[in-house]
Amino acid sequence: MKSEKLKLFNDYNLYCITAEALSKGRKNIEVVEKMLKSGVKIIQYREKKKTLREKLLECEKIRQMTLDYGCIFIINDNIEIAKMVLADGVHIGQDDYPLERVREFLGDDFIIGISTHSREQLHDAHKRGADYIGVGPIFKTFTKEDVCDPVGYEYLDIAVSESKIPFVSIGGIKEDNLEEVLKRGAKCVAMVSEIVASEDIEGKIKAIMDKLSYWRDKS
Ligand code: 3NM
Repeated sequence: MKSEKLKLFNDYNLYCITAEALSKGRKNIEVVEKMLKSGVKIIQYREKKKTLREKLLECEKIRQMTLDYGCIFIINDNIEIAKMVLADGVHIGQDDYPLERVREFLGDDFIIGISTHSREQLHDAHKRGADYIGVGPIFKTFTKEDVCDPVGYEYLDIAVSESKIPFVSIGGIKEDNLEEVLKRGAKCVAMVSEIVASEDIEGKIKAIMDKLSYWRDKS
């Protein structure tokens, strides 16, 4: 059920995102396997460089792997592939298809998340029926091309007080600054480079999850 899945977005979870170009020679599948073995509960497939065919084949494999581990599988941008592999959801940007059309295409059972960078976009996402929003970039990031300047804590604080749907903080979040973000009220954090570029992905995820568990217990 979608509502059960969405609870994970409000429960001190790590949202891991793939990026093969940053993965130090490791393939997406290998990285995803490490994420799953480490207990990650939300994974997004984000891949800008491959052909549609390559992406579809990879997503088919990851769909099966995530089902085996009971992990939510979100696909970035590619709503057609999300439908073809029966992912749990999609994540779209402000310049992708309008959210209403994505909803029509995928149906109510799909999770739809959208990146937001301002209060206006947050309220717009609510109105359009998003299930969750991305809030960022909190800090400077080199992972996403054409990303706006960091929104910092100013927009994070707005999301904490005004978002009626779960939100995922993203952009430049690392093991070292994670607690700053949690202290301000974030409950789900997305990381790309901190995880995929780590020499020891399992160890990195464990250290991050330990911090998240501490905050979950404290809340
Ligand atoms: N979306 P890293 S920032 C994919 O602000 C993405 O919407 C962002 O990568 C947004 O954890 C970002 O390596 C990149 O900084 C995050």
